[in-house]
Parts: sequence; structure tokens; C-alpha cells
Amino acid sequence: MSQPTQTRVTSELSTSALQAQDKSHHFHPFTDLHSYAQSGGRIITQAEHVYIHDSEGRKILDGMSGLWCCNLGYSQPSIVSAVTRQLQTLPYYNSFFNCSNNAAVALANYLAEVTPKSFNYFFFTSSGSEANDTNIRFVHRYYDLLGKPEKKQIISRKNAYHGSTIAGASLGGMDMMHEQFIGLPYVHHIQQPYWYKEGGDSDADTFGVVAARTLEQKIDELGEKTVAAFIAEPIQGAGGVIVPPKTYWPEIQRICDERDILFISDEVITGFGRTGAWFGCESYSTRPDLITFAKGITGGYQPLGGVAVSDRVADVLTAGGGEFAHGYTYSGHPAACAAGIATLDILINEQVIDYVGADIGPYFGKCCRELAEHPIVGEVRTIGMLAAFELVRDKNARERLAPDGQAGLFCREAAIGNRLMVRAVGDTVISAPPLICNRQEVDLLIERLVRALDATAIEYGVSV
Ligand code: PXG
Repeated sequence: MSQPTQTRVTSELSTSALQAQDKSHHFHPFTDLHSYAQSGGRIITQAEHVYIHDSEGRKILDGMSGLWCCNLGYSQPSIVSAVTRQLQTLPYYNSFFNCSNNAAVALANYLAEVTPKSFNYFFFTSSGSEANDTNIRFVHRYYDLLGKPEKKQIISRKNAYHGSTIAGASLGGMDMMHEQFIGLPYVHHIQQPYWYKEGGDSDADTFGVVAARTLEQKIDELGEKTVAAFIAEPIQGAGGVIVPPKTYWPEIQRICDERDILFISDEVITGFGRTGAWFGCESYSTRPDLITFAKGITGGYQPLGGVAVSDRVADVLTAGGGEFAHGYTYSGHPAACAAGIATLDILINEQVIDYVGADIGPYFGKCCRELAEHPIVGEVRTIGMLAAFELVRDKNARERLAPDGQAGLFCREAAIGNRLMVRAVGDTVISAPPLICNRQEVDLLIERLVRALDATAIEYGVSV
């Protein structure tokens, strides 16, 4: 092997040198690999509290909590020391072959306290995608053990996001992803509850019921005897922060109650306080049988995901004989679990979830909803610390700006230019700031977002 010629201490490199090395050797997720290889990207070098810094020395307010995960911001020394202590004591051991470790035991017990009452068993993974693969394995195993092996089909929704492994992407309903691989044949997609885009002339509440009933129709079409589960995010995150009409979830729950299917609530984004409750299913009073979690469980400090298993499912899994032939090297990784425990400690000791539910969430929601007055904003959707802004040319006609998707990207770039990180999903600008933001930080977020919206309106010839 030849001696390395380049320095590995990348913090000493200039931005252009870092960009050159990055675009030459690093393939990025969800990125145009051709254009990235030409242009390179933005290098983030450090972060503190609710701010990230780039290699050009710009301090950017993080309106996306990293990627919906750094819910407690970037300065939590107790998580760092919990992980450090764990790495010094037991950096790794597996959870296979009848072994366990203190951190995984403690986290599973802790989760039994904070999840809805009927959830008492937890399976750990390293990501939300792996957790949804695990869900499919649990669901199929559950019905096999019940002597109903023909129940294999899973119903999901168009424009859902459930991860990027083959199973996660199959469960997801993103057209762009499905165009690039062959989805699992037993996964089917129904209408999403996206009133603003698909509601037509009907009012939101009527549309909510119509969208929910497509689940009932799909169960009938496939045959209830063959359907195993329905999976959904309480609020579609990557799909554009789609807060459903208030009629939607009660109707879905009614259908799940009446039919012999399991309901999986994918709470990778909505779990651990994002909506102002511990879990999104509590915000909407639904009763899932399985909950997918990841992201917020460690505030992004370690990769950790998993599945919360309700008594209904766990009783069958533990009663049946035979090995459950599924698991990952890093299931129950001690350092990741230590980060999870320290994160739950902060959520509880600092009453973060009450703060989101009763204080900063309503304040953030109010400030965001005021932007519905902006000439380029057709609709604002919020819940807890989640918000979506639909960019339009004509509010009354819900007419989009042309070409589709460009204004969202323009607005995102304008926001970054104003030192605010947000995300664009087509022409929907979305924000999911850290749960620990104070009111001044929310005000700053709104101020910078308004500047970006103004710039977008000017660029697209909508008078401000
Ligand atoms: N389910 C949901 C609801 C998610 O939001 C996953 C599963 C997959 O988790 P992992 O840890 O495997 O990434 C997610 C992840 C975006 C974006 O563009 C959203 C996610 C991931 C990457 C990008 O908004 N959500």
C-alpha cells in the first residue's frame, strides 16, 4: 500500500480542497451524482445549540434539526458523556445468541415507560429503514404464528416515506424512487390525505374521509384474508409535512378496528416530541400495533432506530415456538442505546415535550400561520415543531408557480443565503426546527424565512 499523500485532518483544508476531495470520492444520498461530481457541496464544520457553521464561516440557523433528528440541538454534553462512558466500558457486544448489554436493557425498559401503555417490547436497529424492514418481518411472523400465512399484503400510501432499503422504499410511495428499482410485490399504495394538492373542490373534512376510505376499498379489493398491515406516518414528513384533515385518522382507526389487519405508525419523524406529544399517534388518538422509531430517540447523536411492539403482537411472538430469524449486527448497540437513555433523560427532566405541546409549539404555529398572508404562500400547515408552506402564484386558484418545483429550490437557497436552513419538497417549503428553540430563535427563523419568501416572490414576478 502506498503512503497516504493527503492530510486526513480535513479541518485544516480549505473549502475548495474539501469540496474537491468530496466530489471526487464521496457519493451522496438523494443527489444528482453527475452534477455533484462537477459542482461539489456545502461543507458543515461544526454546530452548537440550534446553529450549524459551514466552512466559509457562516452561522446558519438550523430550521431542519439536521435531517429531522437533532431535536435537542447540538450542545448536549450529557449525551456526549453517556456515549463516551459507554464506549470506555463496553464499546460493543451483540444481542444475538441469548446475550444482552446493560444499555440495551435499560433503554428497552425506559421505552416501556414513555411509549403508549400497550407497548412493552422493543427491537433495536440502526435506522428507520431497517426498522421498517423489521416491521415486515414481525407482521409476517405474527400471522404465520396465528396460522394465517396467506396474510402477507401490506398497504401503504402514495408519497409516503418509509426509508431507502428495498423494503423501506417499497413501503414508501415516492414515484421518483419507484422508477429506479423494483418494489416488493406484496406492497400496495392508496391515496394520501393531501387536501391542498388533491382535494379538488371538496372541503378538507369531506376529503379526509374519502382518502381514509381508500384503505377500506383496497382491503376489499385485495381480500381481507390476504392483508396483513397498513403502514402510515401520522404526518407525512419527507412528502411535504402533510398534516391530514381532522376527519382522516378517526376514519382510518375505525377501519383498522373493524378489519383483521395490523396498523404500523411510522414515527421516525413524529416520535419523541415533535408533535407536542411523545408520539404522533397520541396527538391523533390512534392505536397502532407497531411503532417505527429512529432519529429523535438519540437526538441524532448516534444512529439508532427500532420497532415498538404492542402486547397484541408481542403476546403472539412470545407464545409461538421457533426462532425469529432476523436481526442486525448493531441491534442494541450499547453506545447508541446509551445516547437514547441520555436523550430520554433530557426529554423528561427538562420537560421538553410539555414545552413543545404548550409553549413553543403553539408559538411556532402561530408565527408560521401568519405567513399565510404572504402573497406567495397558498397554505400553511403546522403541528408542534413542524411546518409546511405551499408556494403558489395564485392563492385562490391554488395555481402553482412554473416550472414545477423550481420555486421551492429557489426559496431554499434564498433562505440559506439568509442563514436559515429549511427544506423544499417540490414547491412546498418545510421546517422542523429543534424542539428546544426559544421564542427569539423562532422569531429569527420567521424573519429569515420572510426574506426568502420575498426574494422568491420577486424572482417569480408575484407582487409583494
Ligand atoms: N420513516 C420515516 C417516516 C422517515 O421520515 C425513515 C423511515 C427512514 O429512516 P432512516 O434512518 O433509514 O433514514 C424516515 C427518514 C427528507 C428525508 O428528505 C427524510 C428522511 C430521511 C432522509 C431524508 O426529508 N426520513
